Amino acid sequence: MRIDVVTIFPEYLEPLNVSLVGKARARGRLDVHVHDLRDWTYDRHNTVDDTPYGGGPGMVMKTGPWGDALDETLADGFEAGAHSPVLVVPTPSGRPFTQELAVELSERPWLIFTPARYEGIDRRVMDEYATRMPVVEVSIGDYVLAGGEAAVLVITEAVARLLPGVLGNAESHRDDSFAPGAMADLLEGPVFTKPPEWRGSGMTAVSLSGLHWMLGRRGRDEAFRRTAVNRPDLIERCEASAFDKKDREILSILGWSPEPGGRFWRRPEDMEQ
Ligand code: JDH
Repeated sequence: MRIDVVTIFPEYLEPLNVSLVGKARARGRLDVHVHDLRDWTYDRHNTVDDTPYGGGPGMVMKTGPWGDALDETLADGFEAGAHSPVLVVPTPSGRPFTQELAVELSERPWLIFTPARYEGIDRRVMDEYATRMPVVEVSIGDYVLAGGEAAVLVITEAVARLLPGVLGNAESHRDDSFAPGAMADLLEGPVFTKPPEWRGSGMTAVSLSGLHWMLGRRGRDEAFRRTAVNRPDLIERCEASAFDKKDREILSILGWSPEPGGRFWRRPEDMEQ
């Protein structure tokens, strides 16, 4: 897979040289090119932003540098034999980044990221490239970042570990939670390693034997409780038939009720009395 990143902070992408993504590059599974957007500015101050039409706070990134940078990046890639690019645009108003989207992106041969700063990029840039190639606007979560670079790191790591030959067999991702299509799994249980005794807290015979935590009823109950508390959305998207008697008991204690339709719901917090 080829990845291009155009940014005003190329040094922000240094972590792409490290760990899993760095290894994928060293092994030739990933070909990463980071470009400085300011290489496509031609004024004395290397200007990339300007005031927004219609007023409002902040600055907007100009069409000129982005258009020139993307044209040259595309030409370079095609010349090197890359094909079928997808433009991946981090933005607070994008499609939520999920494991499903990570899988989709991992199946493409060429991703071009455009992490912006300020209030984002003049809309005409993405509209124009969308006439030539898929453009995916993506948000990595419901919080406000100062720019798109951290999102590029997140998306690249999630995608890179899905590429053939990046993870060893031992760390295969077949059983990833949140895998698309899978029934909403329970969140994983805790993990342990040596020594068997630490600050007065020891391992049980079951966990020492290497049997999975989730095989025991107590482990499952704890995982289930944790899922209901931290990720009610995972419970809500389950068919009621996914829950056994003990699961229902736990849901009931936590304030969930069965619906006639079968699924469970929980009264919203602001309706609690
Ligand atoms: C890319 C610039 C900063 C901050 C306007 C939006 C109120 C616009 N999950 C994610 N959060 N943030 C980003 C992200 C942020 C970015 C850029 C990605 C480029 N910024 C910026 C605030 C606004 N703001 C939120 N509303 C509630 C108005 C840009 C991101 C991703 N991926």
